[in-house]
Amino acid sequence: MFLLSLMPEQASTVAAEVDNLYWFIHIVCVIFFIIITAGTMYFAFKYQGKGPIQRTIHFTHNLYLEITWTLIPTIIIFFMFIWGFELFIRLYKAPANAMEVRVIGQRWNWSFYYPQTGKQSSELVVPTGKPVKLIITSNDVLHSVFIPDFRVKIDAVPNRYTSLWFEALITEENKEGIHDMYCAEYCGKDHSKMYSLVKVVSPAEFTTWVNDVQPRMGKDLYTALGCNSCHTLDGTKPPGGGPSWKGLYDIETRALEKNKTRGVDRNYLEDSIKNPQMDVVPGYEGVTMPGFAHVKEAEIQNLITFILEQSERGKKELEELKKQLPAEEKSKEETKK
Ligand code: HEC
Ligand SMILES: [Cu+2]
Repeated sequence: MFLLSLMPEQASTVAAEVDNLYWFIHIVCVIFFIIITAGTMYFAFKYQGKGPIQRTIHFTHNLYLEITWTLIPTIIIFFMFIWGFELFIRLYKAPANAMEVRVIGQRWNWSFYYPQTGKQSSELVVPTGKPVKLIITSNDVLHSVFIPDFRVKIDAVPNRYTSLWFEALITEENKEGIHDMYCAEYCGKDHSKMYSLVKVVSPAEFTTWVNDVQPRMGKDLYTALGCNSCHTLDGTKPPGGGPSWKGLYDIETRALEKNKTRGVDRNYLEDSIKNPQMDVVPGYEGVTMPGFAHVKEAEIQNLITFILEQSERGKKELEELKKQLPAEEKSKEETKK
């Protein structure tokens, strides 16, 4: 118990095992250190020269003694090796049901990305009762992921992926489940500030958290969803593409195929994105725009806002929309003076 208190908390399933091996090696070393130094000193005093002429008896070797001091350490070291190797393999081979989290190190912070929902975070949030596999890389120089309470550590290397895994525990001493993660590889000026929080939460809390994803903005979606390969922002029309978004919203009424017309408003744009074949702009019969109905509602709305920003009428309409918000408190500006 006293020895345990010298180590950080044990907040992962392997932590106790790592500690046991660590203490075993440590204690064996201490015992042998004591035996060897005490023996050396004892014999040094016992056989120190007491007069000018003193000769030891002629002595070459002692077979039994030599076998003993070769065999015992060999057995102990093999024991350490097998124990350590077995644990090492388990530490680095993630279980098949592990949940992946992407970790990116950069001078001087960590970012975490959950590909399951697209959640991005500056803190590592993990559920209990589930193995978590970190897939780690770096955007610039060498860094190193180190979570002492979990007893895991591995380098973050640019242009390469490294990984480690753990299963976090909520412990009696730390019910909040808050732990530190450091960068353990000197990486420049603010290396000492390169740390993040690790939060261990219940599976239910985790599910709520990971699904609460901020929608991407229209400008990012424009390239992320590939709209830019067919729609330009400068009025030009790429071959095999669609109408430019520049000034699109300045058109108030769209003449469509089958002699239809539609007023250009947010609803028209929404239909055009989710279900492009519903209303086709004449002259584009040869090109089929893929439908984007699977895109999150909030992101469709952000795309529409981005299309509006490409035209004068759209910009005005967005200004008007902003006026619907309750008036901002003036106090902040005024109290400054
Ligand atoms: C493969 C090329 C292609 C891609 C990719 C594409 N579109 Fe289109 N888009 C078209 C074509 C062609 C039209 C015109 C024919 C039509 O109305 O379906 C069009 C029409 C539109 C219109 C109606 C334009 C108007 O002038 O009335 C909107 C809005 C639109 N696209 C939005 C998007 C968004 C948002 C994305 C990305 C999420 C996207 N498009 C991706 C080809 C594409
Ligand atoms: Cu670093």
